[in-house]
Amino acid sequence: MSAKLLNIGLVGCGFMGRTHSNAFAQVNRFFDLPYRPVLRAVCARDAAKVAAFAAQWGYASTETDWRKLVERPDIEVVDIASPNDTHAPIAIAAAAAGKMVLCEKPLGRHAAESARMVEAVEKAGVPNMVWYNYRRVPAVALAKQLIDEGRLGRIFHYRAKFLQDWTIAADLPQGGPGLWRLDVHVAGSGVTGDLLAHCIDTALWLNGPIDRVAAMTETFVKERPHALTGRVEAVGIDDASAFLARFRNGSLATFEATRYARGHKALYTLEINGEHASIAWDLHDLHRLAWFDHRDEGRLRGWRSIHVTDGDHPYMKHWWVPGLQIGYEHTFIHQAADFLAGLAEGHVPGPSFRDAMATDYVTDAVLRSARAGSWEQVPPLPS
Ligand code: SOE
Repeated sequence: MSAKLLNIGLVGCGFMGRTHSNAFAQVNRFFDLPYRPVLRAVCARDAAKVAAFAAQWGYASTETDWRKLVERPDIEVVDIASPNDTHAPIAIAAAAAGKMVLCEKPLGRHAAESARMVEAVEKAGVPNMVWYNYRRVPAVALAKQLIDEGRLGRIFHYRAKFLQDWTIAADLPQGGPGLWRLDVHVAGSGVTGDLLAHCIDTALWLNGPIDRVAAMTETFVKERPHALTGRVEAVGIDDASAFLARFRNGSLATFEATRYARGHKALYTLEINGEHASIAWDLHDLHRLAWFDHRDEGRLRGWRSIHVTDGDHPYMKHWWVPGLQIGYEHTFIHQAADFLAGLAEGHVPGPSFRDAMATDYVTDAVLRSARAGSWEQVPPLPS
């Protein structure tokens, strides 16, 4: 297929800037697509850092002010991989300039911010997508197929957790390039918006809307030096967050996230128990899907560990040969592939800004519930 060129302008050159750049660079090598991303410009405040990033990843030019990037006539897609407090202004300006907008998760720092972003992209009619990358793990995509085929029957339970341990040290500063996730003004919230948001996005996708939540949060380290001001300041983020939920389909759920689970680096796990079958998945072993089917012959019944590497598994025909697994970075490549294929078909697949706002409605309700100590309703999305 001869692919049409699509000029990308990336904002942010941290960890996520790398995952996105790698996806744009690799996607046409493995997927036959109607569009080919061109790494036209990358933008970050630090001129030396952005120049080094551009050289490393092959961006043709650099900017140090995102407003300049957004105004550039040669940029067609603005891809936002900068800290959470920059998502809304950049996305709204990019949409107003008629650009397609891709944005890292969470969409906004809270649902009201997300609502302004949704309004901007929908008013401008520009394609939009949020990088909730775990939807595109082949094993998670296989879980989605099995659920949609009705193989689990009625769903009783949904269980998810995302455990990390990198902020336990009490002298770790908050704020600044590496640690903005600890600064509530920049991040919006702690693990609720950073980690539970992933669990919620996957859950809404796999199991439908959540109606009500009852949550508790904790900030274990109450004060930290701020990397930018040099002062010791109150910590405003939640270090740990757990909630009960009722899904609209009648199933019950538990969700938990923390950065204080010593020994766990990025343990995102989910389990779904249905009338006929159960599914379990674990990010540390991401190419496997655990499956139990009660309808199997009794003597042989048991948990199967499906090695999701075969050509008929989601995305896998684009990679190596059966039995050879892929990893984390491929989830971003899959998302870029789906975006580019969707553009040509006139329908970009989710999660759209609107889908991601639904996640922010849940995280807002979680934080409200933790403050109030009561069950909170998750409001329906406005049309
Ligand atoms: C936090 O450590 C973090 O990098 C999140 O921000 C990402 O979204 C998650 O995928 C891995 O952990």
